[in-house]
Amino acid sequence: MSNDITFSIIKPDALGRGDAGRILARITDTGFRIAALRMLHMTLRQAEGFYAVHRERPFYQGLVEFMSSGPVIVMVLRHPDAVEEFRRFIGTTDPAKAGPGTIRAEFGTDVRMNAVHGSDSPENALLEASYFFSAIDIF
Ligand code: IDP
Ligand code: MG
Repeated sequence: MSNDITFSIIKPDALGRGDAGRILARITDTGFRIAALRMLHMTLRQAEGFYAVHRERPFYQGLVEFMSSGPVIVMVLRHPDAVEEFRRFIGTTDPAKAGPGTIRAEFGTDVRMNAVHGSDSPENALLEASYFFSAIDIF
């Protein structure tokens, strides 16, 4: 499967603090091209659907409540090896453990409110992108 797209979300914590513009600038300055972008406020049901793979995890309820607590920016990004490169760029799940200079180290506050989402495989990137975008809207 081609690996030139990934799917990302700027989460409610980052948007609420007014950091979306700075994060978007870092994304594009790093060489990711925006292929699709939209702002929306997910319902609890929509967040549950997006994170259905995590429904057995202890953090699931807190996660879906957080992700539906305010607006987010969802986007599809293009880059060679997009999935791996984007995850390296954002850092590990827990901002306290994320490498210096990563988005989560800089903009995240805790393991739940970690500012951004990035897909974990090319298959999931396509699935996640199709949760929010039609093929015709991905440039
Ligand atoms: P990832 O976003 O780095 O891929 P996942 O394990 O897929 O991490 O978890 C999805 C999201 O769930 C995380 O980005 C974070 O917002 C939240 N999360 C993960 N682990 C925990 C936890 O231990 N406590 C609270 N929230 C968590
Ligand atoms: Mg994940």
